Amino acid sequence: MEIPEQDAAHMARAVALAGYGHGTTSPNPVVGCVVVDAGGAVAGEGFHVYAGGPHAEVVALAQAGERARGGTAYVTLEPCDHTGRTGPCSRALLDAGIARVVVAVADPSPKAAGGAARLRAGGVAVTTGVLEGAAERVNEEWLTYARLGRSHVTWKFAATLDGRSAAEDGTSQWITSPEARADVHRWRSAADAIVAGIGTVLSDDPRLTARPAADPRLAANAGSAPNAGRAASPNAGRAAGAGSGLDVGSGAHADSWGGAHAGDGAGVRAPLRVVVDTEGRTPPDAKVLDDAAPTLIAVADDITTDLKAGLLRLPRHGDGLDLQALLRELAAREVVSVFLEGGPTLAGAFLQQGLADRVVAYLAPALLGSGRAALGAAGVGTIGHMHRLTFDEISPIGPDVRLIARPIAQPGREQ
Ligand code: AOF
Ligand code: ZN
Repeated sequence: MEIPEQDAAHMARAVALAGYGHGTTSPNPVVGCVVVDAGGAVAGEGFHVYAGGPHAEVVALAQAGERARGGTAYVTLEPCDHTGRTGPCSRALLDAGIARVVVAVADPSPKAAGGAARLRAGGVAVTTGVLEGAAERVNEEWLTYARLGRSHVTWKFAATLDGRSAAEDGTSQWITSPEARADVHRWRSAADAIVAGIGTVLSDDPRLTARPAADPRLAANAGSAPNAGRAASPNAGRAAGAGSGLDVGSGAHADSWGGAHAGDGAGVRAPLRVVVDTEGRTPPDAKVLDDAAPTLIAVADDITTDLKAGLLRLPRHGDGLDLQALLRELAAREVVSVFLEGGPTLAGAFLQQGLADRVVAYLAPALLGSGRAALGAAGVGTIGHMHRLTFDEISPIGPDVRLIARPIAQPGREQ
């Protein structure tokens, strides 16, 4: 399909707008919308900020006002057709007199789908699939959650250039720079849950909390989010809050960072901490059990334990737990996105079970030559079974480099 240049440009802007919602919209999607008047000029822009708040279309329509009549709306996700926390956007678009709606991705959720059909029935011209790939990418966490009924998994590791996360004697602190560690905290705070294995809990006693440092750039960026500071925008106040938590100024990061909880008017929320602890070995005084954030300990359904913690009992799978079942249970608790950290054994199990959706690697310009590998056994016995990935993004972070990659779907792999 030949996409008119203007359609692609306006949808690209809508995708960028959607990205501003990263880290605050869960359990809702990130969505962006641009409304163009009948003469082709941009009349309104909006993005979804938090669940229960106005949808992107409603923000953009409010900004456009009467200029929406006869105009075109570009939306990254098919407009909803249901009354949930807010009214149906299909109705809002019809009432505003929009003549054409351009959609990137169809809404997979049964409760909200049907907006495109409703608009067509109302005489609106609807084009779908414009910039679908980019719109899929920006909303990949929620689309995975909505389509597969499980949480989306980002596996993060930090290692030396030769892929090692600890020295021979087990020491592992400060391989990567403060800048890289600050970046990790942003990812953590944008996630709904932070997951680690019992090996990491026993060896490092991590807190697994999100502690995003005050970023000097934030002051400069405050209010630069597109919804911010526009009197016509019903969620201007909220958006300003969200904007203050996002590095919206530097394009490379705007899409992959979240971390807008602090300062977001919708409320500060600590990500759930999850320990994958098949045999129930978490020490009662582990830091992960402190009251800084809620914690779930995932254990096998056949063990006995008197751990005083929230337990999630799951079927066994090989030497560990059924991680698909874990992600389903987490999705049932509205965990859209999981940030998987530590250690190599658990990461290997996620890969083996086909459940690592995205990999974020921080590589330091350092070499160890021996010591713990970043990744343990991952179900690969021979080179033909290697997990193949593709790079999405390569960025310098301080003296380190951050690589974002995703698995290429391979026939025969467990999904
Ligand atoms: C959003 N923001 O901008 C759009 C959404 O819980 P509700 O009533 O707000 O509805 C959420 C559903 O609406 C969501 O799961 C998605 O299917 C649809 N579209 N949602 O949160 C938006 N356009
Ligand atoms: Zn809607």
